[in-house]
Amino acid sequence: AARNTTSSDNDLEGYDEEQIRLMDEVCIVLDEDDMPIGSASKKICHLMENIDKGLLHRAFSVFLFDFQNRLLLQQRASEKITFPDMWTNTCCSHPLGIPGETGVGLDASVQGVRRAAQRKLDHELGIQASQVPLEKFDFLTRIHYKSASDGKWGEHEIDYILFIRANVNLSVNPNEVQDTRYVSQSELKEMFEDKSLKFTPWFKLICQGMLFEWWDHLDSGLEKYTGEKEIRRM
Ligand code: DMA
Ligand code: MN
Repeated sequence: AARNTTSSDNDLEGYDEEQIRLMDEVCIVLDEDDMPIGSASKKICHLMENIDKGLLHRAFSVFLFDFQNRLLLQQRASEKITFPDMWTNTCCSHPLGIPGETGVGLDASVQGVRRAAQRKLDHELGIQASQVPLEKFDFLTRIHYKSASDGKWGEHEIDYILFIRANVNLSVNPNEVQDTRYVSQSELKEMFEDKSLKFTPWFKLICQGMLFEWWDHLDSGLEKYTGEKEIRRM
């Protein structure tokens, strides 16, 4: 899949060393039906030049709620190469092209994404795996979207939406996250009115789409919304 892609040595000049290192992670390259067709570095996958040629990869977005039905938000660190300083859902990242996180077929890929979610909740927010057991993640649906960050970088993903309710202890990694906040639905809507705050494009899309309806069903049960087979194109 990397045959038709490009990158150059100076793409990452001037960025944070740790974030540069993470650009070597191996992402899962997909066709439009979410079938893995290869792998490519995180750097290759997030260059607009390659995205414009159709390069697509697998991702996940975790929405973590406490038992008062408040959603945990994070503000991305200034060190992030894509979408720095923006407020977003609890945790996002990519399942890697490693055994355990890659899957073919929906059940196996959901399980791979759950493992990746557990790994990144620890890495970004210091949440221990025991507080977010794999079986507690509810898979809702997949969203196919494309979004530019700046001229050079962007996203083009099939994004697995995961919900989890848990009481967690945070120990935030400042290289990833500069702030966190639990919000009710009305507090989140107030944040959207505050023009000094910036939000990631995928979080805005999910909020405009389905988030509040799903959120309304945390207590009554999400069964009707989980395990959707169709990929939503946004
Ligand atoms: C990528 O998130 C995933 C989505 C859904 C946008 P990210 O940029 O936070 O990934 P990472 O934490 O691995 O840099
Ligand atoms: Mn991505």
